[in-house]
Amino acid sequence: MKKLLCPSMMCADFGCLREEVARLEEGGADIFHLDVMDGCFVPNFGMGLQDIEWIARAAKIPCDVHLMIADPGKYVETFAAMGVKIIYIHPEADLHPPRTLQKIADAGAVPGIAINPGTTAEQVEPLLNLADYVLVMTVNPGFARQAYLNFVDEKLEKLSAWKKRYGFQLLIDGACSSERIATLAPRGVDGFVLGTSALFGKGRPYKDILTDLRNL
Ligand code: S6P
Ligand code: MG
Repeated sequence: MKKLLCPSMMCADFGCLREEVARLEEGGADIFHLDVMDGCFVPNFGMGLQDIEWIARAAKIPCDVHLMIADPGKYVETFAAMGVKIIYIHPEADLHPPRTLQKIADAGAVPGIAINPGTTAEQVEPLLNLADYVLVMTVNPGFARQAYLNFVDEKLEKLSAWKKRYGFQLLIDGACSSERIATLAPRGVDGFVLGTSALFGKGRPYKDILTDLRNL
């Protein structure tokens, strides 16, 4: 299956966002990954509603939002109305994740769960039937440029084995380098959030980088 290459737009150059969006699309990106942080669930802020709305409108490819916020259920309709395709919630931040996942589907978006390094596959197993995308954090959420947490590999292996049973696509987010993609794609990871490790700030055209990653 074609791997999903998902540029993390908080790592893009906001001084020329229109060009960034166009260059990434022309380069073959599959999904724009849009991080939302509230300074509460994670110790950082970004991206704002205006940023999400602008990118979702400008984009020709689908967008996801990765809600690293407390009580994400409150904001599902707001993001769905912006036209994003996938909404990821962290079950750790929600008292009633099944209800929120249903709310996402009811709002016309595709439900996803993002899980912290300290959350096990077993803890989220009851939710897997309700989510079409599972985003495994391979760093603690909140910041770019962190180191990959190797202990997460065991969970990836387990979730990869469960993909067929529960019907979801498996992605990783955090410190995702080309070497990591080469290792994990054959092990059943379907998609990769691309930040500073593989894509941004490399001094090479996005098209060349994305083509190389696609052909790994
Ligand atoms: C932050 C966020 C991520 C980052 C991405 C950065 O936790 O959820 O999406 O933007 O992981 O990638 P990198 O390669 O700089 O770690
Ligand atoms: Mg993210």
